[in-house]
Amino acid sequence: MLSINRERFKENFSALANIGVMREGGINRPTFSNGHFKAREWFKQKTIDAGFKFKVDNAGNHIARFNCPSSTSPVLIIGSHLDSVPNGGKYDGALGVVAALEVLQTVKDSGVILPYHLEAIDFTDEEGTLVGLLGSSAVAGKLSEMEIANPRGNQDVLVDGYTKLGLSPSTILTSKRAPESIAGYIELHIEQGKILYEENIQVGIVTKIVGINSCSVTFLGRADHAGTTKMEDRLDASQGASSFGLTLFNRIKNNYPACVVNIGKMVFHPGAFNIVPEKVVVSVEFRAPESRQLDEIKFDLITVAKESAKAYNLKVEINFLGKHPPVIMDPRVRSTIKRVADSLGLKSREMPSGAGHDSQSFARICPSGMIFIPSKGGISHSPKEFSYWKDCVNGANVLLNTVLQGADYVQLY
Ligand code: HGY
Ligand code: MN
Ligand code: MN
Repeated sequence: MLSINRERFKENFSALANIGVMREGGINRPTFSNGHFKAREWFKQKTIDAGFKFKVDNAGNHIARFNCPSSTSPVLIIGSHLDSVPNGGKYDGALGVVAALEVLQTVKDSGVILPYHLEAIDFTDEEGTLVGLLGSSAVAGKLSEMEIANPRGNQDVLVDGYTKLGLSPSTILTSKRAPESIAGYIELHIEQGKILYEENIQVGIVTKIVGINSCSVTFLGRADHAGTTKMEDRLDASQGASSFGLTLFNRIKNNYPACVVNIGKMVFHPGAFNIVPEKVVVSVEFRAPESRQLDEIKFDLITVAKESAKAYNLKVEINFLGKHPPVIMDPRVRSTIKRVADSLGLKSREMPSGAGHDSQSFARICPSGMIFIPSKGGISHSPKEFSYWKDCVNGANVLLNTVLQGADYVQLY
């Protein structure tokens, strides 16, 4: 068993945690924001300083590569994402990227020869400010033209961001790799839930990741004067949107206890105190452990949207914006992570992930696994996100030794 260089790991993590910081301490690095571009530059410089080959692929993924002796070998990929949700936490994604770089450096320093190349990758737009799992699903060949042309985020930000990188949305799909060139994928990530923290367990071994579907639901009414228009005469889009939200929440809570739905944004047009809203655009995301449930919820969502529109004499348009199916993590990778955790004297347990991750893209094409560490109070996507540093070091050492024992699970052709 090898151990990471704790000082270097801590120094790198702390340096990155100072990029894109908000006044109240949150991390603000939505895809292609200034903070995100700075974090990407930091990773690039670190990679070059460490003597690794640096590459940007056509999806904008930043790649540090450490070759093994045989040029025809496949590559074992480790990594995560440096983009964040608006005003998020400093561990989500960043921990996995810094740990991946640390693993490459420790393996290089150790002189250990592996039968596969290693890459540490910062994947573009994991969080879905624009598309979601953009960089990893492009490499895995699971991204569609439709998702790029019809992103859940701002299309202009997507185009401008790629232009700034000297790339174009039209070539993102060319970053697809042949599955046989990839030996496997391992990701270290915070749990973002409270199971490990409450059960006082140091390592989570992810068994499966939920499926995620997004859509925007637009209610269309008529702009009117807010003071002179009788309530019964209004075609008020806000009433349709509000009724839709509450009805959908209750439907999911009552009929799909293992699933979740979230309305993260409602945009009112024209959006003034004294105008009855003529249009409300509702951003909806729903998640389920089984594909069948995603399909059933989609059907229910359409039904509830139409009923809510009808109740207030409104029109409604529904635009589905990309879907990531639920995946199972490779049992051989899971047993290797378990064996490594045991050898390091760390308590571990198997568990599902309610959060989406880049490993969701790779699990569809190669042996993939995820290592979780505890999130204090289960808080994430918030400036209050926190993990104890000893847990971060444990996670990086489990990642390192799972990579070294890749012979147990990688696909070598
Ligand atoms: O939203 C998620 O589940 C993840 O944090 N991207
Ligand atoms: Mn994440
Ligand atoms: Mn996240």
